[in-house]
Amino acid sequence: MGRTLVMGVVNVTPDSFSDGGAWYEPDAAVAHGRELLGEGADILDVGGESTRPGATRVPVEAELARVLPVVSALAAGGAVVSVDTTRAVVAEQAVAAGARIVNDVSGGLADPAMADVVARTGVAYVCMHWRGHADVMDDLEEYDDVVTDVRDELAARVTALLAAGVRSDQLVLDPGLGFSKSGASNWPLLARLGELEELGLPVLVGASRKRFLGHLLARSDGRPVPPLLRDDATAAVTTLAAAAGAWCVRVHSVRASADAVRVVAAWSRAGRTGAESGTTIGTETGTETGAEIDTRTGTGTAVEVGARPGTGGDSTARATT
Ligand code: PMM
Repeated sequence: MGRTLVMGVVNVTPDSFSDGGAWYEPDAAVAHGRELLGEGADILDVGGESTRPGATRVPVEAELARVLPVVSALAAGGAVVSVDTTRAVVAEQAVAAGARIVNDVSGGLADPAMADVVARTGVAYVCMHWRGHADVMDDLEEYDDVVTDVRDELAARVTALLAAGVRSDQLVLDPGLGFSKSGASNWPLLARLGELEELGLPVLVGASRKRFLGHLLARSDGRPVPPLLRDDATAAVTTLAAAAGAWCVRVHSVRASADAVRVVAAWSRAGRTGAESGTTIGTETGTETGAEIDTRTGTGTAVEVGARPGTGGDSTARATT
């Protein structure tokens, strides 16, 4: 019996919109990653380039210097690590350093060499909907119907990735909330998540602390609430996304979302079987780090990117949609 996985964000950047560079130093980033594991994260997503709206690109050497030590330290400690990058060279070196997932917010569009790296390494690949880098993305927001357009553009990326030799069981899709989407257009993407799931691949949702939540919660003066006050709303999105069948949620503050996905799993299990709630599933202790990440959708074959020897069957978090 599966549940939605929780990916904790480890931004090794001085300028992230959501946490403002609090874990920019490698040691602090590693310590933060370990803290998120303790709160119940199944995956740690390490990124060295801010995708904050308007952000300019960091040189590739700087991105490598930021992410590699953090990826190696966390992976060596047994964590399932994903690298948040749009660059093939960063993806390849991060995988060599122990990353088991490449999380590419450009879905392979930013770097034509990315598909080949993913095909050769065989790692899981999060293919996010994207129309342009952070400095231009807010100008690329025209949609006829945002859900249909995002789904069709993702389907085109899947076709291109498969043609480049990537296996379908490596793929996870992501609607790219906040990327070339202003406030209102994010809600249909969440409310109609099932239309993305119809593509037959697992879906990851990254709503955490995003602008559309800040605007939703705006106080009487109309100003959006700041990112650090958006965690309760993020947990509410986690609950609904998990109930809608999301494979994974990507969040900055892990504990509430880790609790929420377990509530949803118990709720839906009880609805299906009549079993009592409280049955142990998955990574219930919140302290182990040996999650087995399975991108199987029920129709495809499983890709296992996270199994670690010696963690034992009881500590397996296997999420299928
Ligand atoms: N959002 C951000 C960064 N990486 N990756 C995926 N797959 N999905 C997202 O929605 C996503 C992402 C931006 O948020 P951050 O700068 O706070 O990490």
